[in-house]
Amino acid sequence: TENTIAQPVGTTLERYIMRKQAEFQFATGELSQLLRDIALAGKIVNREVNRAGLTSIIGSMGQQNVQGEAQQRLDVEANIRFIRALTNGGEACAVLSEEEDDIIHTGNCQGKYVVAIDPLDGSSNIDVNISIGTIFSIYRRVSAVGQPAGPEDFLQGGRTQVAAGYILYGSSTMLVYTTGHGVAGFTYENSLGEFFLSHPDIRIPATGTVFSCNEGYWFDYPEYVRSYLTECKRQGQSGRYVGSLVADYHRNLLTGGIYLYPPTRKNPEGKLRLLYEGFPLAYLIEQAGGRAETGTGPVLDVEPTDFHQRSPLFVGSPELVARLLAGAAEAEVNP
Ligand code: P6P
Repeated sequence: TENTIAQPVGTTLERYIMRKQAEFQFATGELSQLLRDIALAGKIVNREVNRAGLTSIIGSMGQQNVQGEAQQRLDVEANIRFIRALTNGGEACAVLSEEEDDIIHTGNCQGKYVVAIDPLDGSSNIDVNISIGTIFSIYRRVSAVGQPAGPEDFLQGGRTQVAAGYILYGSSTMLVYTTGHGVAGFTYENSLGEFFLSHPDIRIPATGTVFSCNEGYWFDYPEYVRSYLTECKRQGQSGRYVGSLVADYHRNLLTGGIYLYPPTRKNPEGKLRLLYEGFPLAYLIEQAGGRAETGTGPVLDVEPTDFHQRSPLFVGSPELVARLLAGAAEAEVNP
């Protein structure tokens, strides 16, 4: 963030993007427009999320939501909204979504970018009114402009992302993203329909006293994970696990802490998806001074081969991730 011009808290997302674009004189505005399109879809999904209970009541009575459309599950609805916003925005030539097996071609063959997205992660939390989130990852395409995108556009590797972030639909709705020059957070004001800069330069604390992990899988976990968690408890650290990735990740980003989703018997590669969970969250945490590891190396160095491949994820404060990995290295030497 050394070369960025500090912008005042309270500036709008729109003004922030414009100033950032001006700062990078080669920016031609497509990425700026793409970020606007994502923010727009986020506003629409925010409204749906906030009315989820209501629309499902209306839906269950009239089998239709307030737009007169068939009542959709919210994650299906969010998927439609993001793909529609990215298609109408014109900058993304294709989208890879958690909700779709294959690439969605938007028809914008002149578009220079592709977007991998989890439109609404943790949707099982919606019906019990727990915070949920959208996670997105943006690449500059490598296939020829004018042609439809190909798998190679999405399998370039985590370190080629040009932007990544998430929208957290929580007690307030926040958009947090990076374009490779630090991490900024915007808080949504419903009454104005605007995102306002609330966290100009997010840096994760070097250490922390929070661990986020589903201990129900305790007996599946590698020994080094169990010994790390046992040490956390010996130190009286706090276990905080919402069971909604974006909520757990965001809290740890601000307070310090570590989120762990290790391999389990059910998911030997880990449960979380690499292209639209691991990579964007790893890129963002490194931009915020944190670390994201798989247990055998940085998440961003994983070679992607499949759109929906999974990966273990240990992400958060650098000193906590380092302590976990020291245990892994120790276990390697003295199995
Ligand atoms: P578990 C939600 O289904 C999700 O993808 C993440 O949001 C969350 O952190 C994780 O899975 C919870 O998984 O196995 O602990 O229920």
